[in-house]
Amino acid sequence: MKDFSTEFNTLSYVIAKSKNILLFAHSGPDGDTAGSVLAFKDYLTSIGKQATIACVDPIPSFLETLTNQTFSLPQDLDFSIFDAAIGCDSVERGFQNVLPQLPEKTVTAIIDHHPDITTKADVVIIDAKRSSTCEVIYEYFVSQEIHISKNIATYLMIGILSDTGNFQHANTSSRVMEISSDLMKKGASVSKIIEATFANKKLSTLKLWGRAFEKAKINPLNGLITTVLTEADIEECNASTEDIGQVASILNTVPGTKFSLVLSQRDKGIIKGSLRSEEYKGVDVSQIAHQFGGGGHKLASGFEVKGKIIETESGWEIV
Ligand SMILES: [Mn+2]
Repeated sequence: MKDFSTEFNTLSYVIAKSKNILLFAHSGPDGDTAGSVLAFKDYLTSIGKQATIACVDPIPSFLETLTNQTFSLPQDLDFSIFDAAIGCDSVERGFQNVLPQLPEKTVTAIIDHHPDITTKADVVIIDAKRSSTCEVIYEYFVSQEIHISKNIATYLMIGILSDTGNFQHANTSSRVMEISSDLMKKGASVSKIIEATFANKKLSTLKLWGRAFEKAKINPLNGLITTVLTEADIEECNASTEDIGQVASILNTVPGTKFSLVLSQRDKGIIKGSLRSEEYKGVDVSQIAHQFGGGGHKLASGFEVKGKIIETESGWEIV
C-alpha cells in the first residue's frame, strides 16, 4: 500500500486553514463517491467548517433511507467562496471541469483509487490498489486520529460495499475486512446498508435487468457475454441509468464467460460501455476500454462512444 503520510498531513493543514470547503462527487454517482463526500462533510461539519457537497447529478435514490443530505449543482454554486475543493472518486467525471472555474486561492485536492488519472491538483492522493475511495478516506481519518462517528462509519461502509460488490469482488483485501470490522464496531450496519442499497430493488430496476438478461449473448470464441440497453428499454421500464450499474457484474456470474460488456444508450447520441471481469478469469478489461478511449481497473472499466443502438431482427447494431 502506498504511503500518503505527507499528503495526509498536507490535507489536514489545508482543512485547518479553510473555512469553506467544496466536496465534489462524480457524475452518475455510486455508493463510493457519495459515501466519500458524505463522510467528509460530516467530519468537516463536526470541526466547525462549512462544507458543500456537489455533483452534476442528484444524490442516488438508493441512499434515501441512509441520509437526508442532498447534492448541490455546480451551476448553483459561487465558486469564489471556497478555500479548498476536494474531488472524491473518479475525479475525471466532473471535478476536472470544476477545477478551472475555481479561483487561484482555492487549494485543490484529489482522493481517488482509479488508475490513469491525469488531472492535476495541489494534493493528489490516488491509490489504485485500494478497493474504494472510502477505504482511502478511512486511512486518512485514522492517520489523523479523527473520530469516526456512527454516521461517518456508515457512509464509509456504503462506499466499501458498493465498490467491492458486497465483498464479492477481487478487491476485497484483508485490509478491507479489517476496516469493515472497525466500521461495524463504530456502528455501521452492513445488513442495513445492503438492504437499503442492493436487496431493496425497485420493480423498474428488475424489469430493466430482465430486458438486459433476455438480450444477453455469449461469444464462445472469446468468452464475452454482452447485452445492450436502448433508451426505449430504460423509458419503458420507467428505470434510470442508475439501474444499469450492476448488470455487467451479474452477467459475469454466467459459467464459461470471461468478461462482460453492457452497452447502454445515453443522452445526446452517446453509448456507454461497461466492462467487468473477475480475478480468476485472467482478463484485463481496462485494455479493451483503452482501445475505445476509456479507462478504469483491470476488472471494472468503462468507455463512451458516439452512436446509436438500433434493434434489428437478428439482434442489434450500432450506427
Ligand atoms: Mn470508487
